[in-house]
Amino acid sequence: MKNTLTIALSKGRIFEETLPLLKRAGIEPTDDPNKSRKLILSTTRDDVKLVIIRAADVPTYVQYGAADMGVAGKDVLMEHGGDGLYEPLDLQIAKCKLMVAAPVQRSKISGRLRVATKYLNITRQYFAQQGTQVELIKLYGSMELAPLVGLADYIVDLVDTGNTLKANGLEPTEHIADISSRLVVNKASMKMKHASIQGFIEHMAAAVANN
Ligand code: PRT
Ligand code: MG
Repeated sequence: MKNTLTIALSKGRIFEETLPLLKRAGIEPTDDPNKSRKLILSTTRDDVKLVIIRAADVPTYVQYGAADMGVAGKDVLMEHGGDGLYEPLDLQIAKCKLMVAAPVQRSKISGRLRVATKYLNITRQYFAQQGTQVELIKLYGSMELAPLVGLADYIVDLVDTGNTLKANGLEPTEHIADISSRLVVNKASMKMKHASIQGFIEHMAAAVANN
């Protein structure tokens, strides 16, 4: 019997942009996650299943082997730390930049800088490397609001077109990292299911090259 492969994906842009790559690798979901409430999707290959989870949960599912593989943004992987994961392929999708941003019109900051973000680990590390003491404020979304209401002086967030920053009177001040989505593989799965995973990675690499 063939090994079953489980691939973890999040809804939204990662799903939309991974789908064409999977298709070129001969894998198409037989349910539409935007219509179906199913969290496990079967595909046109009876040995491949997709599990649909929150973007930030993908590394955790793959780390513990609940999924053999997954697709996650580099931002999410940096924040997670990458324990138990291989990262064999840059899928070159869902590209953006992780940046520090602040109000265009900012007054002198007295005392410790306050930085709002959902990326606590990345932000702590980044400012520590800069030798800057900051107070971190953990948010789960809409970081752009924090400076507008006096919750923080700076934010650390993803920027694509820059329109969201602009619309809120913010501007990028520092570049932390270029972001794209990566294929990640559970380390034990890589050993146990080596042939099928290696085959899948090769198909995906070819699809990326033609994307
Ligand atoms: O939305 P949800 O809370 O369920 O989870 P999520 O926000 O983690 O998922 P999703 O699907 O929004 O993002 C998944 C991944 O897509 C991220 O982890 C990134 O790796 C990648 N990605 C690429 C982006 C963007 N581009 C992006 N522009 N993720 C988010 N944004 C947001 C950004 O946070 C900001 O609010 O878009 C806004 C900025 O866009 P511009 O074009 O106005 O600059
Ligand atoms: Mg989002």
